[in-house]
Amino acid sequence: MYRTILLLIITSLSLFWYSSLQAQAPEPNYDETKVPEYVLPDVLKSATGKLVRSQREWERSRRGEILTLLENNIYGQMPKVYDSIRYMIVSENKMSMQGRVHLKEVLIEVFNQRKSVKINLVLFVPNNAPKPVPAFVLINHRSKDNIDPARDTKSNFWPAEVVVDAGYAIAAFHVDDLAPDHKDLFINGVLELYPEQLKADNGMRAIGAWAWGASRVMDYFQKDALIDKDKVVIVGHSRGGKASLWAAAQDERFAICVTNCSGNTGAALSRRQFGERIAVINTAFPHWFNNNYKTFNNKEDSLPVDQHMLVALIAPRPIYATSASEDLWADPKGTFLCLKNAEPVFSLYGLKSSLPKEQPPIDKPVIQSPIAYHNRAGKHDLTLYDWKNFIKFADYHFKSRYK
Ligand code: GTR
Repeated sequence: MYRTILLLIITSLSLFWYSSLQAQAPEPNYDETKVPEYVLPDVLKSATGKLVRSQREWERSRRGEILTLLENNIYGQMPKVYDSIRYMIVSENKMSMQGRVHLKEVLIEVFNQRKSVKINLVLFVPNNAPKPVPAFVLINHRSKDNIDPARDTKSNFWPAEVVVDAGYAIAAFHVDDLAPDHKDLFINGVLELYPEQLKADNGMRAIGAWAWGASRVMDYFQKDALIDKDKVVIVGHSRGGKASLWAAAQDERFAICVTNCSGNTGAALSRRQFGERIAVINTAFPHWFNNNYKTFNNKEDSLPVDQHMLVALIAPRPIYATSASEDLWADPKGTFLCLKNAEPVFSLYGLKSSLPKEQPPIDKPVIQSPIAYHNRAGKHDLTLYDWKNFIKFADYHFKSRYK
């Protein structure tokens, strides 16, 4: 009897909780005419109202100010200090992929406060490319099969063969090593090394932990003589693309940032309120961003930042953002506009973006630019088409522009 009553109470409470969440989460808008009027925070205007006019002023004051705003209001703090780190080659095959490639499986173990996290890095280095070789690193949030070191499974999500044949090393790690992508389990990883973060409203959460992991991979690349540490491209798709942006913004050792279909709280403007919204993402994925971000549910206009400011932090390093034409949830137009609104910061460095005024047509990539963009025909995904364009982009910046 008691159990039945208890069960009834629990069921109605959870129904109530669920419906209040639903009420919080607005219906997505896919109608361009219903995009509200909005004013973006000026990326060049500091908190004191002063307009930044030079690279120096940007680097000395405004850049740090924006980084702090993003930390405090969205992504959380990024702890940079740890007690120690060690790298172990757990498996190696110098003649992988029919002799073309040197495979290394590296265990990166990071220690802090008597705890450790273990990051499993898969790395393929082309044998015939001049050393050190530039590299792509994927933040993988999908199945581990996508980054199979044995190559029994091959996937266009991480087309290792294509990338190494283009003369690049390719690496990947899985987000679960840093913070499992689950609202209760995400604390099992990096956050055990920094327990104080969990208590802070502006503390690190899952996306921050994944970005932190990308930086530890970068720490490893400083020590691997095969890798050109000055030419590392960080890549992420969707939630991984939110993390690749945050990693590149935080860690200036990443030479290029690729953010594929990253959408809301990635490379799409929040104020457009098109497709996924802050209230929706915070409800579905409460573990991705910090507590303070929840106060902006349905209040996009009161955020002191918008996503163009995150993109601007990558400058002067090249950035490539993509959309997919059927992926309205991630707001293709809002992604393009986000890049456009980051242009003034690239201009401070004398870098001229080749992006047109209006969003380019489907399948017409703009690559020869410090800020690149394409809107691929099709669905939300990371495909061979996307990778082939990322390779062209890296070729353009690493080979033609710098050499
Ligand atoms: C969706 C989420 C998006 C995006 C996507 C993904 O459910 O709403 O923001 O991150 O997942 O990662 O594929």
